Amino acid sequence: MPLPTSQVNLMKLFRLLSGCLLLLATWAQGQPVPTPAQQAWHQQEFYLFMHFGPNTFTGKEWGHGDEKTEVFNPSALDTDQWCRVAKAAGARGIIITAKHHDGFCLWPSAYSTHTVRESKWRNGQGDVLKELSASCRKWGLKFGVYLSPWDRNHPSYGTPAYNDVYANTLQEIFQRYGPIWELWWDGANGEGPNGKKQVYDFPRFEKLVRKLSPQTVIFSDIGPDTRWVGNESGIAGTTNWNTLDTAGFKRGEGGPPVDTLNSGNRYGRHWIPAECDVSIRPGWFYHAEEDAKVKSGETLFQLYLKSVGRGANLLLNVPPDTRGLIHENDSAALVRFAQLRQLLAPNKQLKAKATVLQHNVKKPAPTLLDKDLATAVSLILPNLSSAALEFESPTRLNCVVLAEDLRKGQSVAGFTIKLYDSKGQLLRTVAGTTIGQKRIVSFETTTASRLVLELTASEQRPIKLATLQAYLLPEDMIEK
Ligand code: FUL
Repeated sequence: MPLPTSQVNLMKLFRLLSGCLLLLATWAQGQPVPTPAQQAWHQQEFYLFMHFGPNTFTGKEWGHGDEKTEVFNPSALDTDQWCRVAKAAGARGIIITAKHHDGFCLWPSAYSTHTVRESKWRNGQGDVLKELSASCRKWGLKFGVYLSPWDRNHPSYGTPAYNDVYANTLQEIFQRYGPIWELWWDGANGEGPNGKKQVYDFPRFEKLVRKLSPQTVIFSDIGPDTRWVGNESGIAGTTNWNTLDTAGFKRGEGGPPVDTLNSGNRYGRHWIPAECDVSIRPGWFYHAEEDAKVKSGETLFQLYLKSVGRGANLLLNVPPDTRGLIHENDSAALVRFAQLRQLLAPNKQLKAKATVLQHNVKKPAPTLLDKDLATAVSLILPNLSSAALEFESPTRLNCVVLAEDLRKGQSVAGFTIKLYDSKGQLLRTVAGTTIGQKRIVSFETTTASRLVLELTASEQRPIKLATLQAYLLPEDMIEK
């Protein structure tokens, strides 16, 4: 029976008021939100890490810093080949170890005597950073730099003078090879050649980078812009908040417990999303004896489900070999990985009508099916908030992709996916916690007529549900 107009108007007014109150509460709490640079970073999803330097030639993982510069001598280095492989893999950028812990600089730095300039490679005239930054520009890839603070070669390491050296080096790299998209600060911190450990002046380095390049995203164990995920196996928590509390923790000095890094803090004060770093091989550097141990495309797809599919970014290490090329086995695995990700391409989406239900009113929500995260629908708990996919006929599915528009913060803390047959009989229930940038949920193949996503817990701000899509993966591709 229709309600009298006065009552309908009153309800509308009440809804409007509660919406305003919610917004006010959110504003008062100062919820963390991503900066524009972080928003852009979230879109990058997957990019390559490249560990390259003397270790490539000596077989070590951590050089001692006393390696002769002659050992660095790639026979056929070609950064265009690196970029071609990255492009074929669908990666969005490359982060290179400009300097690893052994202190060897892949560019002719004015602040070191342990560089490509002192090597025999191209008679000391070569510059890996120059070539790679130019190739990345040419191929439309982001260019990022890993610059190890720990330096086992530099004579000033362990003294305040080293902080000047490190700051000068940063400046040199940004000015010569920028724009630099992501700067990677490794947490490893041991002794230098004089047996001393360094006390790093990170606040100074951070200030300098902000001044030189405000758009650069800085990674370290605890941010400021992106955090370590707490393991080197490429796996984010099934609960993954983009927010973290960093008070009381110093960068590189044993940050929060790894479990916290893995799942973030629900009420964390800072927006510091997780990045999953993992190597395609057992080691970070190339070793010929690991040529047969390259992760398969299938294994990489599983890692994708557990990193990008849990709202984090995937930083996959693919180390150039002694020729200075990406090895054939690695590029073959990357091509297979790219093919497998096509299983989740827009044209593989199962046909369905999308709707949302709020205050018992059902509305069409076709934008849940598109790629655009900015066309999200707003839902507010505690009223029953759900979205649904209605299939034209019974449909086999085993994978659901969800996403939130994060520009105003992350909201969903609990969801349940329910699958029904044409008679309304419940066939399967799958529960989860956070959604974030992307959440890929896979389960045993089920033939359903209707899928309902119930949002069961959220932060006190409107949920901006951007994506609800269903797919059918080959059985052996669902998350293991
Ligand atoms: C670690 C380093 O010690 C490894 O050599 C590698 O660079 C990895 C990405 O980070 O902390």
